[in-house]
Amino acid sequence: MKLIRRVKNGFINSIKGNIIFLTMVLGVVGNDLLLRAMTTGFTLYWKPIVTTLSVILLISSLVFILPRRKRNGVYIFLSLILGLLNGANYLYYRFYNSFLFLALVNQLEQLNDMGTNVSRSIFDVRALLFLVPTLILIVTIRRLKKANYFDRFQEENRLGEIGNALALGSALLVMVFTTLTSTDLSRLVKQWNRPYIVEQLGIYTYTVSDIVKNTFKPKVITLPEEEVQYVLSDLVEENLNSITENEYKDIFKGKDLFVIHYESAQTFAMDYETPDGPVTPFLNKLASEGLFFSNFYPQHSVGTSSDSEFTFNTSLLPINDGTVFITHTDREYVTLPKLLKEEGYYALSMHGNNGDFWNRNIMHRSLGYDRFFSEKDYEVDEVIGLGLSDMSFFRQSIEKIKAIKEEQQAPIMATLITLTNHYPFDDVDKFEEFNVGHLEGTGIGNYLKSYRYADMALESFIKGLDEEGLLDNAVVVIYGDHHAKITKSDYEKLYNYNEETGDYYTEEDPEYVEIDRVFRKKLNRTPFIIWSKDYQFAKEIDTPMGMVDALPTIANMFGVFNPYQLGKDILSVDSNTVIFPDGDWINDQVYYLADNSQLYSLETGEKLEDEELLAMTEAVEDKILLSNNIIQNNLIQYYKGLLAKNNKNKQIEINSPIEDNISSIIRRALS
Ligand code: GP9
Ligand code: MN
Repeated sequence: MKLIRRVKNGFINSIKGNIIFLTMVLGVVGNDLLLRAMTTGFTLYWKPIVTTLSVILLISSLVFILPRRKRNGVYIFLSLILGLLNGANYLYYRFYNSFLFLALVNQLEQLNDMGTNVSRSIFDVRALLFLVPTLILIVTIRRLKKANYFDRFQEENRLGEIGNALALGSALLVMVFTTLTSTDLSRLVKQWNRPYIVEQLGIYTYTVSDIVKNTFKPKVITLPEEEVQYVLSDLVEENLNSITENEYKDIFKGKDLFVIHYESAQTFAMDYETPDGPVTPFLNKLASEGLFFSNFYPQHSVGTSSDSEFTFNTSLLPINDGTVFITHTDREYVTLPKLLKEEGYYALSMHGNNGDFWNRNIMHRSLGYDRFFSEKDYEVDEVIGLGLSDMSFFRQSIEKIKAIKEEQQAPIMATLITLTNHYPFDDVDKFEEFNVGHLEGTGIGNYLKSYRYADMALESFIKGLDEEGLLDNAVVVIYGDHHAKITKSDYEKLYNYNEETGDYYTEEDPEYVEIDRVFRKKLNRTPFIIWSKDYQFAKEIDTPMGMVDALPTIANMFGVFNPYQLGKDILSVDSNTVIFPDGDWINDQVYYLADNSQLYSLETGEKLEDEELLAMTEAVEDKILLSNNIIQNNLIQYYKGLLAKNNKNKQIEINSPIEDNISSIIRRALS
């Protein structure tokens, strides 16, 4: 009995003696719970709670070095820093459906350049909730001070405290880690399925592992030659074998190519009718006359516009732990401009914004563009939203294109990156009147007004080109670069409006359309159109396709070929799987969400259990790794070097059949 009483008293005393510490711990754990509730929705699960406790205990073992009276400031500091970490992650998640990572630091400049417009709309007062635990902590300390609490506990056994914190923290960590599956561990190491790691282990463990990974990441891994040969010759061989003679082969050989990187253009809006008619009548006209790929998905990561530019030009996926345009400019890429230049083309790109934005000044050169026209080459005579208006940009671009055509006397590839139709779409007063009915004054209503403007600007460009005779031997390719960050509640306004009552349907109504996660993924589709004045294709292709498939499809029509492409010529296949850099994938029946490892029916949005389809996920992850590997380790250059070496050796010694095979593949690929 005495013993129990002593243990009980000891326990109560230690709680009494550590009120500040416990308040801080509770706040930190609470913030992690709140963050998951407000983001992934995966809240009351024991693993992240226990892991958070263990991380905070391990950190506290350092605080216990200090005498107790000096610890309060450190607790407040810790609580504040971790509160800010949660708040920042909450804001980031609202836009990117993922969590912050260290490599983003390289991108801070881009966020600044985006101006106050965007940062204002990124802020959400709910982020301040994460500072509440710090306030509670400060109030608790003050009250206890008044009650002379800190004078009562003078004695402390610091070594004992450090030992206890270390022992308990490590024990809890080991306990969680023994329950992790091999998939969990591999995701923790790869780090690109960030929502999954946060769900499973909490925000703090994720942050620590991200910092560790970034700190110890070697810049370029030296891979064994055989491995590079093996992996890349597989890819090259697969690509060579996939070449099929379809009716589109070489039809555009030698024609000028105008690529329009169409900012924030989503496919759903092409079908939407406002009281003033369709939002994109001109785009719809091009779609109905040309080849219209209606199930086209961008495959960007956090580099949004720049990632889409990268993938369109290379047929590789963007890296998923940073922005390839910023950190991997010096790698060798096989690109559409480079391939066309081998056929005598001149390649240029044009954009009305500052040329350093997304590091385009540097990266467009790496992608093979001979010339990049940016803001400094334009007269900024009309500003809407982020900068030079699309109308003015297109008008001035036609002049420049005409001059280049005359100067070069060669076929050209010109990529034009639009700017006006960009989040937050709040400069609507500058557009012509466009009645969006019940959506007036909403975010999505403003988006439709802005898209209407972009459509008119596009029309002025195509007509302007035609007037100059620049369309007579030319092809226009349009791709929407990514979705427009439309919120769920705005989609509700679009899909659940009751025309008759002027009210919104609720979940109880049979007409109610549920905007679930899969539906929203489908809404992220953007238009991809190949159009030429000389051809009446009038064809819709609904095979699912991604940005990686754009290059192979276009290249086949222009008579060029990229041996290192990850995509397919979509006009040569009946089915396809689109892989996203975060591990999600989609085919014509299902959508796989990597953050919860769940398959959904594309049609109904219902969860599906299908082991065979789930097994696809491994192949998908391999593809993502391969793409990252090619970029990070400069494998194309490495492989070409090996081939050259191989070819040289061939003249003096007899090679093994395998080497022979590889070099013949490479020779074919390079020829
Ligand atoms: C900026 C523009 C916008 O020049 O391309 O980039 P985004 O925010 O769409 O990635
Ligand atoms: Mn963009």
